[in-house]
Amino acid sequence: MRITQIETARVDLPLAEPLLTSMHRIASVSCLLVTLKTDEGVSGEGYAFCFGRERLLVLDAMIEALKPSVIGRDPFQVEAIWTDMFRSMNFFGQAGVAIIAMTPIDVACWDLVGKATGQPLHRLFGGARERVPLYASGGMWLSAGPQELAEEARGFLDQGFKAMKLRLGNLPVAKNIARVEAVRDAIGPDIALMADANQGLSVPDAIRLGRELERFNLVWFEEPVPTWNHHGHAEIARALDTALASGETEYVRHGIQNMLERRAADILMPDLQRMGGYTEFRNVIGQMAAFDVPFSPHIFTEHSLHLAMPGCLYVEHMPWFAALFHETMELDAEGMTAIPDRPGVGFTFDHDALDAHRF
Ligand code: SMN
Ligand code: MG
Repeated sequence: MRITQIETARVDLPLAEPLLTSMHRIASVSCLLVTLKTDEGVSGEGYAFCFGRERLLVLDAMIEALKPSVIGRDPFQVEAIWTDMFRSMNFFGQAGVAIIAMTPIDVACWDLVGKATGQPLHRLFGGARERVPLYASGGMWLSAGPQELAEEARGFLDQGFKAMKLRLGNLPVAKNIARVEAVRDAIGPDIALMADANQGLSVPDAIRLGRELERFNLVWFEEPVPTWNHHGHAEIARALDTALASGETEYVRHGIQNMLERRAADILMPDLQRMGGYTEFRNVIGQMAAFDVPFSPHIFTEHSLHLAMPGCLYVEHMPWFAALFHETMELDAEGMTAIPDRPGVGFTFDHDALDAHRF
C-alpha cells in the first residue's frame, strides 16, 4: 500500500460561550482534518487542533512541508515515516507546530494499518481492553463561580460520570478553596475529583493552596506553575501528599524524559498531538513505566482511548471533538466507555455535518 495524497480540510467549531482558564480564553476550537489517500482505495484520517483560525493556517502549511516524508510511503512503515518527519523538522525545532503537524499524519498512518488489518488500534497496540474510565473535563471553567460549579458538577453526575475536573486560578486561597468545596459538597466523597490550575500559580502559592486542598481528597492537583518550571513542579510534588499531575504542554520523549528525571510530577499527562501521534506516545508509555509514573492522556478523547495501556489512570473526556465524527461514545453505569472494536481509530469524520463550519 502506498500513500498517494494528503488532503486537508479546515473547520472552526464555535463554543456555546467562551471559556476561561488561567492560561486560555477560548471562543472556538479549530481543527485541521487530514486524510491520507492510498493506491488501494483505503483512506486514513487524523486531525490537528488549535485555538484560533489564523493559527490553523500555520498547521496547514506545515503539513504541506511534511509531504516529501510521506507521499509514496507504505503506511506500515509508520515508525520510519515518523523518524523521517522528525528529522526533517530539525530546522524548525522539534517542538511546537512542527510536532503538532506530524500528529494527524502519524494517526492517519495507524488508522490505515488498522483498516488494512481489520483491527482496532488498541488491539494492535497490545492493550486490548474493552472499556476505560473517563473523567469529565468539558466544564467547570474559571468563568464559573462556586454555585455554577456545583450545578455543573451535578450535571456531570446526571450524565453518568464518576470522575470530574474543575479549574482553579490565580485567586486568593480562600476563593480557590470555595470552588473545590462547592464541587466536593455537590458530588459527595466517593466521586473522583481533580483540580487544574493551568500554570496560574507561583511555587509558594501552589504549596500553600495544595496544603489546604489535602482535605478534599483530590485524585490530582494539576499544572500549578508554568510548564517549563520542572524544579518548581518537583518542589510542590514533594511538599504535598496529593498527587501532582502535569505534562500536557511538553513535547515528545525529550520533554517527558526531563520531567521524569526531575521527578516533576507524580502523574504525567502526555498530549497526543504534542507527542506527534501514536508512534511516539507509545514510546513515552514505556518511558513512564520505567519510572513507575502513571499517566492520563490529555484531551483528544476518541483517539486517546487506544492508549489506555497499563499505567493509564483515566482518559480525559473533552467533548469538543465529538462533532467531528459519525460515531459517538457512551458512558456505562461505572462511568466507563467502551473502546471501539471498529478497525483503525474507529471514529470517522462526518464531513457533511462539518460543511457549515468549513473555512
Ligand atoms: C485544558 C485543556 C485544553 C484547553 C484548555 C485547558 C486543561 C486540561 O489544561 O487539562 O483539560
Ligand atoms: Mg490541564
